[in-house]
Amino acid sequence: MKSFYITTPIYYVNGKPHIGHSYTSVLADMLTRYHALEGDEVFFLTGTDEHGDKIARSAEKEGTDPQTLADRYAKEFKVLWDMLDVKYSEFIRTTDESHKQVVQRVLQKIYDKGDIYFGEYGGYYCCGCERFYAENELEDGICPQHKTKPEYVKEKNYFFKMSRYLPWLKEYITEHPDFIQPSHYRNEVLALLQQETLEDLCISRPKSRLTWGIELPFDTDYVCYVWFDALLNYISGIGYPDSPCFDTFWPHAEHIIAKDILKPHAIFWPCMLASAEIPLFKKLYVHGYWLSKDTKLSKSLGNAIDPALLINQYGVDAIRYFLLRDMSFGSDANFSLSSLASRITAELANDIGNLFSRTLAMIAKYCDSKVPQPGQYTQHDECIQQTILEHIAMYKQHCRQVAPAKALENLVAIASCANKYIDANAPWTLYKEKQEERLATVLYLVLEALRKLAIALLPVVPSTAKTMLALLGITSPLGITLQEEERIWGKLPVGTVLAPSANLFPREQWEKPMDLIEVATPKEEKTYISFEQFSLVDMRVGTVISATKVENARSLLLLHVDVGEDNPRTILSGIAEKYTPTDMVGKRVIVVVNLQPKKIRGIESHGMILTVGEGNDIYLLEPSDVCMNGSRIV
Ligand code: ME8
Repeated sequence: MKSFYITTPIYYVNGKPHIGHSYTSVLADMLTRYHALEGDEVFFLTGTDEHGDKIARSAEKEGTDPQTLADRYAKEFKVLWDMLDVKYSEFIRTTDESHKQVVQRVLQKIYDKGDIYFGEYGGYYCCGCERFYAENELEDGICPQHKTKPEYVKEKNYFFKMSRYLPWLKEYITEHPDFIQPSHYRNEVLALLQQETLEDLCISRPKSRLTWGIELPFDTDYVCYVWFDALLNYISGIGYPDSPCFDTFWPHAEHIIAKDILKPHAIFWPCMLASAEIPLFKKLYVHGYWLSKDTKLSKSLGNAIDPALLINQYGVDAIRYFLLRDMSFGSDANFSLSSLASRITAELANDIGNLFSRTLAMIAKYCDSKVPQPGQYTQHDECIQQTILEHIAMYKQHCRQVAPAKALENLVAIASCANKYIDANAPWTLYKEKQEERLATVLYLVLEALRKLAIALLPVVPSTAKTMLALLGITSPLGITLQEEERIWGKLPVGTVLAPSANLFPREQWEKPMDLIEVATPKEEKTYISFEQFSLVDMRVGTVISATKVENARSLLLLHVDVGEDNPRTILSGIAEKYTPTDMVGKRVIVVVNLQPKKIRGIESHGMILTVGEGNDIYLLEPSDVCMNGSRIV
C-alpha cells in the first residue's frame, strides 16, 4: 500500500477564511479523497498559525487577548471546512502543547550543533508578512504584498545559519526538477538562490517587543520567530519525532501553498530540515492567487469573499467544482459571480447533470428501470469505450500531478462524449423501431460511462457523486475504487434497478435572485442595519486632553478625552503606530461613548475613537472646529 501525505498552509487566525483559503483546502481534500480511492493510505494535515506579531496586534486591536482571538478564528476555519466537506485527518494549532514541544526540541537541536548564533540586525519589517525585507525587495519603500510601509527595526536577535545550507539547496533543486512545481516557481526560487543576497534567518523576537510566541529553550528573554514555529507544524502534526505516523507519512510529504509563501517553503524550510537532520519533503506545489478585479483576495486588503454565503446560494459541490475547475494550477484566476454561474451551468447542470437525467429517464421508459444486457459492440462503440477509458487515465494522471482543472476537463469530456453518443445513436428511434438489442447496447455503454464518471467525481463533488452512484444502484461505499478504472469495462451489473430520474444540479438554486450573493461582494460585505439600530450608537465630538503610550503595547495610546461630561473619559486607542502622544494632545476626535467598557492591559476603556485604516496607515476622523465637545453626531 502506498502512502500519501498532503498539507495546506496553516492559516493565520487574524480574520475569517475566504475563497483563497478555501481553494487550497478543497484541493488538498480532493487529492486526499482521490488517493484514498486509489487504495493509498492517506493523511491530510491542515490547521492554524496562531503566534507572532500579526496575531498579537490583531488581538490588541480587537480589544482581546491572542488566545481568545486564535480560538475564535480556529473555530471559523473548522466550521468552514465542515461546510465545504473538507475532511482533514488532523487540525493542528501552533498553540497546541505537542507542537510547542517539537519547536523547542528542534530549536535546541539546531542550537546544540552550532547553527544558531546571537547578533544584531536592522531591516524593514512588514507585520502583515511577519518578515524582514531588504531595501531592494520593497517597491518604492512599500511591501509588495500588503501595500503598506514597513517599519525599520534594529535589535539583537538569534539567527539561523541558513547560508550554510544554501549551496546544497541550490544543487538539490537543480537536480530535482520536480521538487517545486509548476516549473516557473522552481525557476523563481533558483533565481533567488542565484542572487546570493540571501542572509541568515532571524529566528527570534525579544520579549520586550513580543511575548506571544514559543519561548526559545536556550534564552527565556526571547520567543521564536513565527515562521520558524509555523513551518514545523508539518512534522509536529504527524507526531515527530517518534510516532509511527511520522515514519509512515513524512517520506511522502507534499505541501500545497500559494505563491505568497514560496520563499519560506522553498528556502527556509528545506534548510531548517537539513540542519535538524530530517529528510526533505517530497514535493512543493504552488498555486496562483484568486483575484477580484485583478487584485489579490485577501483579509488585509479587505476584498475577501465569504465562502459561506456562496455555499448557501450555490451549494457546496458547485463551489468546490468551480474552484477546482476555474483556476489553472499555478496561474492566477479571477473570481466573479458571472464566471461561477456560467461554469456550473455549462458543465455541472448541462453536460453532467443533463446526461444523468436523460439517461435515467430513458432507462425508466425503455428498459423498465433496469440495467439492460448489452449486445455486440460496434467499431464505433469500441472507439467510444476507448475514448472514455483514456479520459479516465488522463484524469488520474492529472490528479497525481496536481493539475485539478485539467483532471476535470477530462471528466467534462466524458460527459460530452456520452451526450454526443446518445444523440448520434438516438435511443428513442431505436425504441420506436424495436431494435431492442442495439438499444440495450447503447444505453449500457452510456450507463457504464456514468458509473466511471460518478466514481471519478467522488473526490471533487463528494455528496453529489454519492447521489449519482446511488441513482446507479451503488449504495454502499464498500469496494468503490478507482483502481483499474482506466482499463476495465462493464462493472455495472445487468439487471440493477435504477432510479427513474434525477435533478442533480437544480439550476433554480443559482438562478434565484442575486441579492444574497451581492452581500458577499467586497463593497457590500456587511448586512444592513435598521435606522433604529444605527440611532443606538451614541457618537460625540471630543478633544484629547492628555495622551500616553501603554507599556508593552505597540499600537495602544491611553487618552483622556473631553466629551462634554463632568470628567474626561479614559479611552484606549490602537493608533500609536501613527500618532505620538504629543500629536494627540488637543486633537479633535469623534468618540463612540456608549460602547460597553472593556479592560485591555488592565486599563478600562470607556469609548472608541473613530479612525480609518490600520497599523501605521491609520487616520483620525476629525470633526469641524465649530462643533462643541459633547455634540452628538447624527
Ligand atoms: O501565510 N488566492 O497564512 P495565510 C489563493 N500562516 N490562495 C490564497 C489567497 C488568494 N487570494 N489568499 C490566501 C500564512 N490563500 C501563514 C502560512 S504555513 C507554515 C504558514 C491561501 O492565512 C494560500 O494557500 O496568509 C496561501 O498560501 C495561504 O492561504 C496563506 O494563508
